[in-house]
Amino acid sequence: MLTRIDHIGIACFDLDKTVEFYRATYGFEVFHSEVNEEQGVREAMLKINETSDGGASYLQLLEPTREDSAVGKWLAKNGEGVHHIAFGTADVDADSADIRGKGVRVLYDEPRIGSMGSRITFLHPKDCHGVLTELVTSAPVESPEH
Ligand code: CMX
Ligand code: CO
Repeated sequence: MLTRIDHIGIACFDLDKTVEFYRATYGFEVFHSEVNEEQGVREAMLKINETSDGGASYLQLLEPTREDSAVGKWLAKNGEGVHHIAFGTADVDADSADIRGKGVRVLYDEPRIGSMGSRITFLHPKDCHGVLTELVTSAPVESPEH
């Protein structure tokens, strides 16, 4: 079951400048940043709020690491802007299978690794009324070692 907006993905040409815009304009700070070579992005997660399911909602600012990546190609065609939305779920495997059964193309056979060790997959935008849609299961919170 999809229980929250996990994040909105925003494509930008210059991650540092875009992070500074969100800090200076809204006061949002970087919660986490990383490079995901498989996805071809350098990214910053800005936490907006905690949610009642124990998760959170973020803005995900994305700068491509290579021109032939999904975000690189999209930026070249469209310029900066909203690239995708992501729904949070406790079980990305079950929700992917359910949605695939409804005839929507799920892009990966198995979820891949996303921000902060999450497991992610994508639905094809052409099957979602023009919106690239991501499904995310957050990494479990690590319990302290005894
Ligand atoms: N939103 C809406 N439509 C999009 C889109 C997007 N983000 N990206 C592509 N499209 C549309 C294009 O406009 C194009 O439409 P037309 O045929 O009408 O022109 C069509 O989809 C095909 O686009 P394309 O430029 O030829 O791109 P590809 O088919 O090579 O790739 C997609 C499209 C969705 C398969 C690819 O972007 C993908 O695999 N995305 C998932 C991975 C990803 O986006 N990773 C980066 C984010 C990582 C993260 O969130 O952690
Ligand atoms: Co995303």
